[in-house]
Amino acid sequence: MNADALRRAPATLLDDTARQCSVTYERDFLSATEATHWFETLAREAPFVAEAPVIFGKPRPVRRQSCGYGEPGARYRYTGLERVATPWPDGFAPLLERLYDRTGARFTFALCNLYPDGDAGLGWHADDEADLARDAPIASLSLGAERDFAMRLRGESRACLTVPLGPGSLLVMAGATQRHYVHRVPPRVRCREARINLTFRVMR
Ligand SMILES: O=C(O)CCC(=O)C(=O)O
Repeated sequence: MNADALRRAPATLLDDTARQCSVTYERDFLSATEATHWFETLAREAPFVAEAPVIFGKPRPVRRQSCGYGEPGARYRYTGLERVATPWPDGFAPLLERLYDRTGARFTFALCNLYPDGDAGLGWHADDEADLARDAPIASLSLGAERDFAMRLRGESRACLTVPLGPGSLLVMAGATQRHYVHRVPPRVRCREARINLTFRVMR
């Protein structure tokens, strides 16, 4: 393998064979040019709406915004919200093929999150909703500002993994990861730039 291929090779961040969970990370899944292109395109065109997850029966507005992309008719329901897919952005087909080559999954939906700055985060949760195909991989593509991503085993209080997700990076959570682990994006008050993240999912 040459130096470039080595730099691009996915690194294993979590290999929990007993629970059939794994997490890999590829720093340069997109080139810098591609990452800038998709950040600017989505910042301009994505139909973001404010997030207000329903907690104990009440909508709790947060600073993050989100929208859904995907196949016609795809929709995703989570924490009392529903995101109906807008068609994939123009020019996305080659990216979906690359995700297929990398993960073996044909993704049908992507939840797109906008973190306007470091005051916006995402609390501990697992992507284990009924609308998702059980144990299908979830591929998380990051654009814009670098932010930390943390994981912990359900029932434990400390993170077992914290990784900075830079622009163009791809993190893949595979196997039974969503059943045994939770993840979050903690706020980072010193970060003043926006970040966009797409989590590609396979819907039932
Ligand atoms: O923004 C991220 O890196 C994670 C997003 C996420 O966990 C989600 O959309 O469920």
